Amino acid sequence: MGYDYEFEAKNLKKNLNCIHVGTNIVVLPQVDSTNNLAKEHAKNNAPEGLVIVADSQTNGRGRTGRSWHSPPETGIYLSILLKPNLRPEQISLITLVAGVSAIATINEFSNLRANLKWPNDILINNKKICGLLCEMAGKQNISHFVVIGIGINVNQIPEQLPDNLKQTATSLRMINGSPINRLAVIKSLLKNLDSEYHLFLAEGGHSVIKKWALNTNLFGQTVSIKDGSNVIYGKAMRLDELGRLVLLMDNGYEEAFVSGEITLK
Ligand code: BT5
Repeated sequence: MGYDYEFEAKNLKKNLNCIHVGTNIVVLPQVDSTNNLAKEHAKNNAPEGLVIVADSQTNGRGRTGRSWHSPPETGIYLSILLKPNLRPEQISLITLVAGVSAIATINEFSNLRANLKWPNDILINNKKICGLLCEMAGKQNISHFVVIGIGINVNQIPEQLPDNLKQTATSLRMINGSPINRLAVIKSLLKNLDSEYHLFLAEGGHSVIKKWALNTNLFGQTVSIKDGSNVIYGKAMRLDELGRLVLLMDNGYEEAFVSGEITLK
């Protein structure tokens, strides 16, 4: 594939026609983490809509100290800075906005349908193709900014995956059998994010919660959820109005979870 000349900010901006996303686009060959850089810009008062794209990351991050494998020339690693006026407990809704936008893009380019796994994974054939990392900062219980980080495996071939991901990860190329232009995928992703975010600001979380539910096979299944050292079992019922996962427990009560690792039983 190669780091082609098309993978540049000016090409990304062409015909983007977004309202919120892409006010400023920075494309770099390498960065430690696009989320770190976006957060630095945010602290220096960068405007909403800033997008940081990198061809590779030296310290790509997942949740709770985990890492995101980010080799050059194959994947998409990007972060978007948003400044919605949200209470901290509403932040999960932004992860849902990112999830429904990313899955729409992945389905546009994939020969097989993708599936959302709460809270922040996208899978095809039960293998992870995309991870989301939403981080916020704010004062006085108001979120001042949110950075949405998105990693998508686009053109990796099986031999390029590290041993620890060989059984659990996939890429669009591995699904389709042919390479895909990353620029086209990024453009689709930014457009989808822009319109989903616009809808969210105008109408609140109802529409994104509905779309999320249409793109998951989670509901009705018995799952375990690991939250720190606690493991709890229950039947996944729905997402509530804050994007929390509602489980029906054995005792007949429902409980809503903000975060955690789920495993299907
Ligand atoms: C995530 O965390 O899935 C969030 C990943 C977000 C990455 C983006 S890239 C742009 C932006 N800048 C950053 O620094 N991060 C964001 P989590 O649910 O904690 O999953 C992490 C786990 O996924 C790891 O422990 C591995 O098991 C697995 N993993 C790591 N790299 C992978 C990859 N490239 N493909 C599939 N699985 C991967």
